[in-house]
Parts: sequence; C-alpha cells; structure tokens
Amino acid sequence: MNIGIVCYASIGGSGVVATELAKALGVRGHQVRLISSEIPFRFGDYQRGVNFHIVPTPTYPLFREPQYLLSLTTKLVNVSREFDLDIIHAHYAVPHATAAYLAKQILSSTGETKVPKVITTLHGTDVTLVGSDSSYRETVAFCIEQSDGVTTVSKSLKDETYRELSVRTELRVIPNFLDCKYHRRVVDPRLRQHFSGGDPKNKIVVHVSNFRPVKRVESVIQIFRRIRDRVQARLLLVGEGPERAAASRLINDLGLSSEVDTLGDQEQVVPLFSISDLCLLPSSHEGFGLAALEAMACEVPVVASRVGGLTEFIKHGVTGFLHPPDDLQSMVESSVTLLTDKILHDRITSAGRLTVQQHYCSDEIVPRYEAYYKEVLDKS
Ligand code: GMT
Repeated sequence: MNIGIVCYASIGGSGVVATELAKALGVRGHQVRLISSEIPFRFGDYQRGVNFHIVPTPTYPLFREPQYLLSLTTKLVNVSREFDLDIIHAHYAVPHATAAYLAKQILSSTGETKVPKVITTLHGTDVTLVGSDSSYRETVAFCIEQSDGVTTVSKSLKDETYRELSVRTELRVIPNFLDCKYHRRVVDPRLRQHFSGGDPKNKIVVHVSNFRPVKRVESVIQIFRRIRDRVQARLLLVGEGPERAAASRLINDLGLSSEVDTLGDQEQVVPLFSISDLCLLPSSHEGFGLAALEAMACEVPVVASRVGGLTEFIKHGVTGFLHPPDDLQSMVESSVTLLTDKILHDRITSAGRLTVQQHYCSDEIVPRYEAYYKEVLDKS
C-alpha cells in the first residue's frame, strides 16, 4: 500500500508511535510517506520503505499565527497526487484530521483518479484537554467523524472520545506498541555507575516525559523527596518541555540538586530505563502512557496514576502500582516497597515484561493496523 503518515515531530508519544509504525510498515513492504514539520525525533537514519516529506510553513509580516493547517493540507494534496496514496493516516486529531479532511475534499473536487481514505488515530490530549476545549471542539469532532476510519490507543480513550466529543462514528481500539527486540533491558554498568553517583547502594528513580503540566513533574520531585528520606536514591529526569524550569526551581528549593540529574531530551531511552530501579508517572491524564510501557519492557516497575490507558496494562500489584493522581503518599509507599523488597520487585518486573511481550510488541500490533487499512479500503 501507499501510505501517508502525518505526525508531530516534537518529543511526544504520538510522534514516536507514528514514526515506529512508519518504520515497521516500510519493513513490511509498504511505501510510506512520513509527513511532518521536521524529521520526527525518533526517526533515526535511513529507513527502508519510508520517505520523509517536510511541511514548510511560510511566514508573512501580517500573520502573528503560523498557517500550518494550510501548508499541511497543501502538502497532503501534493503527496497524495504524486505518490498515489491509498491512505492518509493522521496521528493526533488537532489539526491533522482537519488537514486530511480538507486534502480529501480538494482531491475529490478536482476529479483525481484516486482519492485516499483518511484514518485518524486519537492519542490523548487531542480528545481530553485540547480537542474538547470549546475553542476547538466542534471542528475537531466534525473532522474525526469525517474520517473513513478512527482508532484510539486505548479503550478508556475510546470511551472518553464518545463522552467528550459526542462523535457517532465507530472507534477501533489499537493499542500502542514497541519493537520488543530493541525495547529490553540491556544494562551498561558504566552508565549505572555514573548515574548512581558511584555508590552501588543508590537506587535510580526515573521519569521520562515531555514536561507538560499533564505529566505533573513537580509531583515526581515531591514523591522522590519523600522516597529518599527512607531509601538511598537518585532521580533521573529525562525530557524537555514547559515545566522544566519550574521543576529545576523546585529541585533547588528542596535542596535536591546534588541528587537529581536532569538530562533534557534523549533519543535513546532504553539505556536509561535499563539502569533504573523504578519509574514514576503521576500524570493527571494519559491516553495510553507509552513511557510506562517502555519502562516495563526494560524490566522497570512503574508507580503511576490510576488514569486512562495506564489502567489497561498496569494491573495494580501485579504488573505495577496505581494510585489516584493526588495520592502522592500512596505512590511513595509503593515506591519504597518496590525499592526495598527484591522479591516483589522481581515479580512485578517479570510480569510487566511478560505483559509487554504478550500484547504490545510491534509484531502483534502492526498487522492490526494493516488489517484496519484494508478493511477501510474495502468498505468503499
Ligand atoms: O500528550 C499529548 O498532549 C500528546 C501525545 C504525545 O504526542 O505525546 O501524548 C499522548 O499520546 C501518547 C501516544 O499514544 C500516549 O502514550 C500519551 O498517553 C498521550 N498523552 C496524554 O494523553 C497526556
């Protein structure tokens, strides 16, 4: 198939999933066109079967706002025409589903021999925080409904989409996935020694996110402060985003500077998860929670909020621990137990890895996307 995949290039799970899907589809013999404002952050080197198309957005002194929707729509029209796309797969509805809808309208009205089908994958805040904002809601819901197929990355996001956007279209759940051959624990002892501050007794607590308010990085720091009152530990903060400055201030105010490493964006998270003993994810919302799945794949136990898609692969006390987002003390207690009870730690990490292997590897999920593409194409 000729497939155009649209995604955000900036750090974030939806771009990671879209990029991994593009790569996996390329390997499986499809011709994939990855379309974004710049090369997505986990794209890496040349990928078999995947070509990248940049979306340039010209500026003009009159505009205060970049006109990305227009430039993306035009790019989709041109790529569809030139490369005979069967499918445009928009990852994250805002504004990608709208651009795909407009592109399809343009191609239909100009009498093209082939007009691609549009599939939209909803990832989380495109429904929960951004898409349901009254400034966007009606247009986002309309464009989702106009898609020929719509998937959500979890059952909970599917329910939330019906609730928040009142769409009437059928939503198919296809969960996120990892390349399980790559996402596995491979410990680099020198890295471990470095981030444990040279003291093997130090446990390493890790948090990976795009540092947006929804990730509650300040809660990560508060939880860590209470953990290290009881267990010798260090904190590894991985990622970049609007909350990073506030996080640094809090680390200073709490006198934790010498116990926290802030690494910024890191393309390779597997080596960092692999040297960690615990992952914290106290988010207020998660459409899925890809960072938690990555941690579990690397045999790191997760203590997270009982929200959204996290509840579908973290079973409390079996593959990790879940607590209400505001119950920081319970997260501290679960963390301390995991860091001090080796038998429990091993049981949770083995069960976590098994869950990933059984249900969330690309070999299992990518064929479900392929089957869905086929189903949508056959519908016509
Ligand atoms: O968080 C966002 O605003 C966007 C998006 C992203 O690009 O990171 O995140 C969502 O998509 C990920 C991939 O499907 C999910 O793992 C995240 O849970 C989801 N984030 C939220 O729902 C907060």
